[in-house]
Amino acid sequence: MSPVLGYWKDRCLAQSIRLLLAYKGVEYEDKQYEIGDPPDYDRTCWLSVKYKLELDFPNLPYYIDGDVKISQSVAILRYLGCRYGLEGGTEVERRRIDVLVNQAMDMEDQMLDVCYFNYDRKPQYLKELPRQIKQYCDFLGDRPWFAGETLTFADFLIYEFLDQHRVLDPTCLDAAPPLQRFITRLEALPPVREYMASPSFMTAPLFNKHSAYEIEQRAKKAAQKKK
Ligand SMILES: N[C@@H](CCC(=O)N[C@@H](CS)C(=O)NCC(=O)O)C(=O)O
Repeated sequence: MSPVLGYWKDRCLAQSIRLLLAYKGVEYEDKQYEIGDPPDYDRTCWLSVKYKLELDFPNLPYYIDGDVKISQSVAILRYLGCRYGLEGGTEVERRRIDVLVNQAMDMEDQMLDVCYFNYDRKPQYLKELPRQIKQYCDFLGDRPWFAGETLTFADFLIYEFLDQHRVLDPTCLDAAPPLQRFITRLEALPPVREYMASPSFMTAPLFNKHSAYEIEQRAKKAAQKKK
């Protein structure tokens, strides 16, 4: 049976996993749970199966590959990295991956908090973004990939992380040519390029329907329609 990746019908924490799986040409089921419409945002489609999947810590995303049943997005990426030779070739590379992934997930948590629950803090978050982006830029330096010479699972995580920030603020990488080159390099990998051109590639929504960000997006679309 093909592995199953379960997540909401949006990008958020699953898109980097989808990208890695596409890069490796893994056949899998991209199981997307769709939250109900406002005002209820019914989550029954997920909650009705949440505790039946034999996950130690039931959550989304999850990945089921035979006897392997895991949640936690980074654990899934790391599992896939080890399974498909994208875990870093040296001690130094693996150390860089650890630091980077933990750092990026801290920031992702902040970004999600803003985009879901504290949207009034978005201007402040974006104001502080250049300082944060510079740190990723300096960390990459002139290496081709974030760990060093080898492409690793961390690159898929950081690619998606940067791209989500680009959606929030299209100018945020303007002062970071190394990060722009990294993005171009990853997008040019043939399986990634093919995946991005395919109908199964999701560009939106970034987040779930009940997030403040997506509520704003829908309001903007509705206002444009009225014009
Ligand atoms: N640290 C977890 C966070 C998982 C999480 O918060 N998942 C959210 C979507 S972003 C969810 O709706 N989970 C389903 C649930 O809580 O039942 C990870 O990285 O996977």
